Amino acid sequence: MKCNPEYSSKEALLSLYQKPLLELVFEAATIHRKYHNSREVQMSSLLSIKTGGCPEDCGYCPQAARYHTDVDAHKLMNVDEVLNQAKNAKANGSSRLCMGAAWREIRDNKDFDKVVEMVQGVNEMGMEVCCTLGMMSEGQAKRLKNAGLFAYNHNLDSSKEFYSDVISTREYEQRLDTIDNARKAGISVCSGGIIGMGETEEDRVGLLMSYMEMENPPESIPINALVAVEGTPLEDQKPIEQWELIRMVATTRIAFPESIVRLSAGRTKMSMEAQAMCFLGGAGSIFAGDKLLTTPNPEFNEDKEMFKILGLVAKESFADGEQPVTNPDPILLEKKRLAKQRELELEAAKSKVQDDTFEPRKVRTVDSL
Ligand code: SAM
Ligand code: DTB
Ligand code: SF4
Repeated sequence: MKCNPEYSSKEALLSLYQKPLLELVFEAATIHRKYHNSREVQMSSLLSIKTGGCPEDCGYCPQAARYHTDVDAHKLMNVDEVLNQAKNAKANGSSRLCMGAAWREIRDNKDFDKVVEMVQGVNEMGMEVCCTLGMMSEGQAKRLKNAGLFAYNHNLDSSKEFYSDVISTREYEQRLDTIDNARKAGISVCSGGIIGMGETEEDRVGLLMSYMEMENPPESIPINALVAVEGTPLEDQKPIEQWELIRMVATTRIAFPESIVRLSAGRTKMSMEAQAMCFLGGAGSIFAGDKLLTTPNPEFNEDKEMFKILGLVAKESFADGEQPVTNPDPILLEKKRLAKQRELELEAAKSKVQDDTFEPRKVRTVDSL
């Protein structure tokens, strides 16, 4: 049961969201136990492979170039650096790596070639690889899939109605198109939203309705609480109450019984008790490591302690889907072939010049004088 038919209308979903909290969590916990191993929580790591300087105007985002935040822009990381970070994350118990780039969209250039190599390398380490790189065409999705990409994260962020209050440089429909392109390439979809941006409860439910309307709802639904960053238009947003996040997690759990509900940004402001309610109410994953993309997150050790106290175990990679195969990338292969060919031609040209240069000089003999 991908979508719960009992809650397929906006009215039914809103009344679910507004249920007495403990009733809601109990219902969510019951569904969670039916479809998932409730002791398992996946630890995923986030890595900002390209930071800041983004041309978009997402009102919540510290990486938008137009806002004056403390984020230092950084060009795309090297493949080796990324593989090292992935190794550390794996050693700390993460079974999934989500690589994020502050791009409006993927461009077919050298940077994308590097991302393809990163995906190949991390998949070959046995971790689930997720990317969030902005808008993506079907061809780009296929290339990433061929490299071994497991999931693509692209959030709708809020309801269709509230979306335009927060973002103007990209349409809701364009986000739906990217999600569709990931689907067409056979990539697992990770898409969710943020609460605490000034939206109403109807907007929160509206976000979930957008997923209800899909033929195939996302396999993963991340629920973020806004991290209000100084310098962004949403810097003064009042922090949400912890129970609001619990409500959103539980409602999402019930509405999409098979999906993984990912408790994402905002945990530094949550008590362990509130996080425990989220796990009870169906959260199946957290981001681990002291940094999200640019903002703080609880330390690995703090989360390990929490897992111990709550009796949770870190979920292994590929428990929810087979590991994709990493195939050679035809574009990289062709580029390498051309580079090799150029190198050989250059060498041949050089030795020809040398041959000409070192042709024995005609020595004037006594006879020729
Ligand atoms: N640039 C790409 C894009 O927007 O698709 C990928 C990176 S973007 C930072 C990924 C997601 O992070 C956003 O869609 C948003 O849901 C979330 N996010 C960004 N800033 C946030 C904040 N301050 N608080 C909570 N979530 C945030
Ligand atoms: C998602 O839904 N949340 C993550 C991940 N997908 C890419 C990102 C949260 C970012 C929080 C703000 C920051 O650290 O820059
Ligand atoms: Fe750019 Fe993504 Fe941030 Fe929007 S959320 S400003 S697209 S990095």
